[in-house]
Amino acid sequence: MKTIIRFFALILSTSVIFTSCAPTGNEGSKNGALTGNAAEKVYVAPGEHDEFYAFISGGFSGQLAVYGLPSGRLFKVIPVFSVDAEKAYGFNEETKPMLNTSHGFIPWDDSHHPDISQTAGELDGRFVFINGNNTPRIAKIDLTTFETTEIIEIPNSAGNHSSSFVTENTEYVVAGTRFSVPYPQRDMPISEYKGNFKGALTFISVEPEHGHMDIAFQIMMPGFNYDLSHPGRGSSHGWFFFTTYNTEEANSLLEVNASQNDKDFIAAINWKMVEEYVKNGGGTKAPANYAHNVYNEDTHTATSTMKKEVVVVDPTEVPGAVYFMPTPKSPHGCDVDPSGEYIIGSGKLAAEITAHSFSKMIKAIEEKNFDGEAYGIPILSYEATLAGSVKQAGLGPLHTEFDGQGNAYTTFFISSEVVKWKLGTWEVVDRKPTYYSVGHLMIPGGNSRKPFGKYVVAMNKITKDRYLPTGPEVTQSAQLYDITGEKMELLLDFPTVGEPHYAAGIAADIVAKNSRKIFKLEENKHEYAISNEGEAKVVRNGNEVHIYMSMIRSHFAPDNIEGVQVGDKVYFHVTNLEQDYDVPHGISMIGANTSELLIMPGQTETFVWEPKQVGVWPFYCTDFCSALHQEMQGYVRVSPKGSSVPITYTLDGDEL
Ligand code: RUQ
Ligand code: CUA
Repeated sequence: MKTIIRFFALILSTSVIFTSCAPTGNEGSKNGALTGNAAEKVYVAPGEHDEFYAFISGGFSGQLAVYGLPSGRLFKVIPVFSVDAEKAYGFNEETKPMLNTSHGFIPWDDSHHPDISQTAGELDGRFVFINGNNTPRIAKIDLTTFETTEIIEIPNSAGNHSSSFVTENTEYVVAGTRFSVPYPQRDMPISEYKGNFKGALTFISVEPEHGHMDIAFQIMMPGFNYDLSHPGRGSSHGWFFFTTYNTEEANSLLEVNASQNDKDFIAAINWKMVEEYVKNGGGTKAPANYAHNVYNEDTHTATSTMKKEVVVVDPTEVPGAVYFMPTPKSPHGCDVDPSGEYIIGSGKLAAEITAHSFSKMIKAIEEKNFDGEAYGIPILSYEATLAGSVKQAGLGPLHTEFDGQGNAYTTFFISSEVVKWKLGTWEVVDRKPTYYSVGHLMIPGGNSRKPFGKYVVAMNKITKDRYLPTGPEVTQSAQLYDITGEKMELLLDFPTVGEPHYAAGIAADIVAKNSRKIFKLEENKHEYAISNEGEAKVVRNGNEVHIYMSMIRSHFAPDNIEGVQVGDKVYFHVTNLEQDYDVPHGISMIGANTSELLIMPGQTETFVWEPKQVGVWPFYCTDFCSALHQEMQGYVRVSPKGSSVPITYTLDGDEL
């Protein structure tokens, strides 16, 4: 048995080489993928706009990138879990609290699965949520500003991977733990994993008006690995589904030891029932320690609050709320079709795709058609919930999306292809190679009741020869296919930022009309904001120096500052007085061990400079803002510690 699995693992790790060196099919030749009018289909003429936004995760970059479809053009990288020197995220004083956690300031994470907020099962374009895997967190990005405005840490979790997917009215954004851990965390032998570790599935409520997040409850599941999840919708609204692997509960050499069971599970959670249970006082208020970080758009400042309690639910105490559906071979993707009837599990080591039926699941529950239990949770009979399976579709199925016309599209990592098949008849209709080793795929609106079934984007793990070489690391990449016809058509390759895992796409007109142009100066409630140059000043407070500075084309006020000393902590609080769309200014200071600031019209940001050397040191605007951008500069005079040079500064050329 072991040797077979080892052999399979070898295929898993080496097949990439076969497929990448010898692409299958006649579309494999370098430029031969395109039929006649592919170029026309992706061409967005200069000055024209794309039809869709695509939010593609950065994986190990920790960020979320915004592209246009069909052009594949990159518009913005939104900093989320990682510091970003371009936008000062995590470097300026205002956003540092966003990266606070129970482990302190964590400037990096691994972001995988963005999901757009929904109303009545359709994308509403208000927010994008995305998970941080490594130090478990869920972030919310506001789609009026395209900025991260909230991050909540997930306690009792590790490798926050089956996240962050929303229910159909964004009642909850859901996070599930990939690694089970001791609960509560404690010093214990790893070998005692089995039966002692727990897997937390966390339901974070999203307040309807402002989207404020709060952990509503955590369901403490057996110590499996909870890999991916998707919400029920339509008929199955009120349920949530999670794939599991390592139901063996192995703690070492998982590639062998977690591949023993012929079937793992999809966990079906009736969250409405658990919600009711908690509302009626069920669950335990358990001590916890996790950060809740909120960016306030009026003060342009984030605050971090440590929360000390979380409601924990033991699933065996809510009978009828949690079931296991056996699913072959360490399933990865867990996808629900637009009607909510089919729950698709993709066994990474299986040759087929398994579809469960929601209505059959309900029937099996009613008839108590069980096949034993695991830790007190009923296991439904495999045959009873099985709707069908797609046979011999490819090797290594991972993820499935839907076009809303009865078709599903599944990625196959090992055989490097996207396979189109029919819901209900389970027949394969078409297959197209990907270049190479595709992971996730995305159809705009694919995780909703109403997909925009026009394109599918395949996100690939390996690129090899598809682009100009750039040393040992070549760009990660996505590919765009037209899916309006019976057969898919490859239209475009485009490079991506970081490693794209999942993505979320939406019709541009839903989002674009709400996009913010400026921040109104009169609404700026930042503690150190000024509303005109006359209010600019420099204030010493012990060894702290606070500079209330403004910027407008093409000067700073003040622009000459004297009286600063070595050993001071100099705070530059800088307000951009512009009230015009698309006129940010930047500021940087020689020797400051932080990033530049890039400040939007009407916004205030702060950086700290601790001068180490006596002298006269310049600062300047970093964003080419006008014909006189190069003139946008100033000086700070730094005197020795204890010097008698008083604080003075120039405004409008006059010394104050
Ligand atoms: S997971 S393929 Cu987070 Cu499939 Cu990336
Ligand atoms: Cu302001 Cu350049």
